[in-house]
This record gives sequence, structure tokens and C-alpha cells, in this order.
Amino acid sequence: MTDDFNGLTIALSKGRILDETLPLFEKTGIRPLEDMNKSRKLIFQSSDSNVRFLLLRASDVPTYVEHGVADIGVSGKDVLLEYAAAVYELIDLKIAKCRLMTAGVKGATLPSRRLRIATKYANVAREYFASCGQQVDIIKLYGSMELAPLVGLGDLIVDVVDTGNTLRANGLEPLDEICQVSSRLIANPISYKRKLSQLQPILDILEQAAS
Ligand code: PRT
Ligand code: MG
Repeated sequence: MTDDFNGLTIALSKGRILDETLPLFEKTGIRPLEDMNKSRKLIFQSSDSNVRFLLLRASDVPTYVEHGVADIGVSGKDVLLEYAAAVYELIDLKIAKCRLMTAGVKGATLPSRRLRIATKYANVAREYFASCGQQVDIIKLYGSMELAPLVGLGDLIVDVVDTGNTLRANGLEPLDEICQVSSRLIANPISYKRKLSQLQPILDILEQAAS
């Protein structure tokens, strides 16, 4: 099916980012016509007939924006670091804040052999340990990283941590902070050029709202 929509397409992801992003867009006067958290739809018309939203998995937002099927999107810095998509990072929205951290079993001593790191952030983890002068083996996972070291899959994990409650509830402890994370407004470079007149007022309001 071809897509003949010519307005602005905005990529968002379900969950905590959506909950904190919608109030920001509300300030620009753009709001989805349906509750994006409740509907099963993936494309949402908005109060502005020239703007629509796509609802994606968090890790897919940069891909949709890179390919230009979404003009702009909101993505966690963790996801941007991991996937290194060719997009412009325009605004730090200062929402969905957390930290990328290493974590391990509470009180455990690490083996002297090469460490095994279980994570969905394979690139971030490899680069981080390399910057510490450590070669590691990465075990790629897609979720529930907290389980891995408990059953001997990996010595450490790399994951995003907010309160640390999930780590503690699983007998793990946060160790080193890799970087601070917040969500960013990203743009497709060609859309940014072509649709700047439509984008600029939205960017101005989001920039204001985030500061
Ligand atoms: O569901 P899917 O696999 O697609 O992705 P996801 O579950 O990671 O998505 P989502 O919506 O939960 O998170 C999307 C983005 O939110 C991440 O990419 C981060 O940029 C940001 N973010 C902010 C977080 C957290 N805070 C956070 N706490 N993402 C995940 N968490 C996890 C954390 O890993 C732990 O398992 O939430 C749990 C609770 O955290 P604690 O430390 O408060 O216990
Ligand atoms: Mg999730």
C-alpha cells in the first residue's frame, strides 16, 4: 500500500516515553485524536490534519526516522547510542531520564578471566569496556537482563537504571555509570530541510517546554 500522506509524521514509542511526550506535544496544540495507550492502532490522526503519529517499539523509532517514513521522533539516548542511526538529534527533551549502568550480583567478586556481559546494549557495552581497556564477550539479549547473571549467563549486565529497585529486587547492585540518559527529539535530515517551515514552530515550543 502506498502512503499519500504529505504532512508531518511523528514517531513515538509506547510506555514511559509516550506518557511524558504527549504533554509536550499538547503544548504545541497537537494531540492524538484517540488514546494512544488504549487503542490497538499504530497510526493516529491528530488534532492538526497535517500531523499524524506512529506508535512503534522504542528501539525502532530511529530506524523509521532514518528512512524518512517518519519526519521526526522521540527516542531515548540509550537507543540512539546503541543504533547510531543517521538522524539529527535536535532537542534534549529531558524526559524519561535514567542512566546506563553496569550491574552485577550483589557482593560477588568478578572472575579474573575475560568478562561476559549480558545486555541488549551490545555496542554501548563493547565501547564502554574498551574505553576502560577491557576486552569482553557480549551476550546479546532482548529483555529481562536482570535474570541473566542470577543463572550464570554473564558476569555483569549493562542496562538502563532509574530507581534501581528492579536490580535490588533481583539481588543485583548497580556498579558503574556509563552515561546519563534522557529522550531526544530526532529528525530525518531531508525532512528537516524540506519541512522546516512546518517544523520550526513545533521545535520552538518543545525547546521552551524542555528547558
Ligand atoms: O518494550 P521494549 O523492549 O520495546 O523496550 P523497553 O521496555 O525498554 O521500552 P520502555 O518504553 O520501557 O523504555 C523506553 C525508554 O525509556 C528507554 O529506551 C529509556 O530511554 C527510557 N527509560 C527511562 C527507561 C527507564 N527509565 C527504565 N527504568 N527504560 C527502561 N527502564 C527499565 C529498567 O531497565 C528496569 O527494568 O524499567 C525498569 C524499572 O527501573 P528501576 O531502575 O526504576 O527499577
Ligand atoms: Mg517494555
